[in-house]
Amino acid sequence: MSTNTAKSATYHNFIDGSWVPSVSGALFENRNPADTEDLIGVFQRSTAEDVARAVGAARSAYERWRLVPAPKRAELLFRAAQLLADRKESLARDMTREMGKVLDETRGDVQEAIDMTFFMAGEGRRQYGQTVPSELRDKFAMSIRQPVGVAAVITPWNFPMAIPSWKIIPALVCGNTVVFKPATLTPLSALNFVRILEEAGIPPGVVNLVTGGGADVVNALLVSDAVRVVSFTGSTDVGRTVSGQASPSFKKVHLEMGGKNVILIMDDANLELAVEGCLWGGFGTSGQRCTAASRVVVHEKVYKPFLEQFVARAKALRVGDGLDSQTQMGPSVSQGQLETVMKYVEIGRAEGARLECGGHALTSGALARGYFHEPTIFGDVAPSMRIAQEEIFGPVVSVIQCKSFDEAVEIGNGVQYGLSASIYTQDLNRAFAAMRDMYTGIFYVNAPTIGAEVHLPFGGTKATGNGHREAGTAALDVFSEWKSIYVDFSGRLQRAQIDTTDL
Ligand code: UN1
Repeated sequence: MSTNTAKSATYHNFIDGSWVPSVSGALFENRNPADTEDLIGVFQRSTAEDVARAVGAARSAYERWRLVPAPKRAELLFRAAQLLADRKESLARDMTREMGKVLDETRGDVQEAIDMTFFMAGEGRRQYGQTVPSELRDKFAMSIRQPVGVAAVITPWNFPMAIPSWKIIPALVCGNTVVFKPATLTPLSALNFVRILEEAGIPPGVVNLVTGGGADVVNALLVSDAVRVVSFTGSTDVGRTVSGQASPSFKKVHLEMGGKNVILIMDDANLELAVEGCLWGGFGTSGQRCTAASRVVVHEKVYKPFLEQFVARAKALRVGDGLDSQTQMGPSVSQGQLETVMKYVEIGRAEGARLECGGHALTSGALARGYFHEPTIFGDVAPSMRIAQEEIFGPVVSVIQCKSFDEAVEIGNGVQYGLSASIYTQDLNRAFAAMRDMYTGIFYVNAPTIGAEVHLPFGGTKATGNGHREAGTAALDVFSEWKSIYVDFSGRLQRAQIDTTDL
């Protein structure tokens, strides 16, 4: 694909209901990772000054938005969900063009945003609290959810619309206002999402978008006293910084970080199904999912036939431009990401793992204009190797042999992360034991580690998260705070915590 009409399009930040250039006037380019000659557009490179304006707008809009009844806020969100559904195809195409994953997957990404928006809009009528008996006579006791204030939403490039929707929509339904800082690699999908919210009638200042600027913009959001809650998805290293920078002002912080997810394949597994699962889990989104199955632990009795089939299928995957309907795996998102993949292939070789297939960047013909890499499988991987421990975020899968179910679970848990895990077995007892013993936030039986649904909690343990979950009604806990309320209608002073009997 060559350059096209969108070439010269310049896109703006969205602050206080207006599309505006950054204060500094600095810009950055957004290019197609499948064809770097394809310039998608030019976006604002924001600075701390733009953040200050966006936070100011969000802070003053908050005083109005928090008082809009939640079912009314939800009406606007239902409208946004319908607009997303109406434009699904063009949103997916824009997303494939700027991020690289194949069209079926970007359609799935937009669908997740649609599902999340409908689901969360429903929560506008269901923000339940508790009503409980008081200890005292003629007194009611209850708890209600209240919004937190200005929410900073910091999102990654691998799910350019789904993940922003997981954060922004619950933030809004709870009555918060938002400053949205999307990944610099996927500003168009972020902008498309915000445009739809604008069109749905979200009032000025309630959602603000600042693109580009990386660490400076993130830092400005985190040090601002006016920002009261931060929701971040990205790497564990950046998450650690986010957590540190947010703590002096005691913000509520939700972190969703790395993964080194595992599929356990037992000797009684349906191998054909397991191979399918490993292909989709390992190479879907070119391995660039925090839920990607980058480790496969296989019982020694089925190790050989599994590996043979897995390698044959991986070799046959068609790699190319995600806009081509024949393509099964797109490029890495950037030069930097491709280099990381290549670096880990070298590390794997040097550690003595067996390269079963792949291992090279793809540079022939049109592929030379993008960041393509072969689907890569290492066999005979030892659990302690770096390729079996560190998040690669690329099409590289480590296959590890084990002797028993117990050993499989031990290897599975033997990483710093705890997002997702799965087991392939026909044995109900083993499935339940693994379900209990794998220390992860998500677990699958006879399915790969990916494919979480929007109405269940999403997140992980250990270095993957900080104890919160997004999606499902769990997201309401990130974006609201409890207030306990006591109403005394006795007309006299009643003293709690005084030792009297009142029978
Ligand atoms: C991510 O991997 O970054 O579970 C999010 C899934 C998706 C979301 C993944 N629904 O695969």
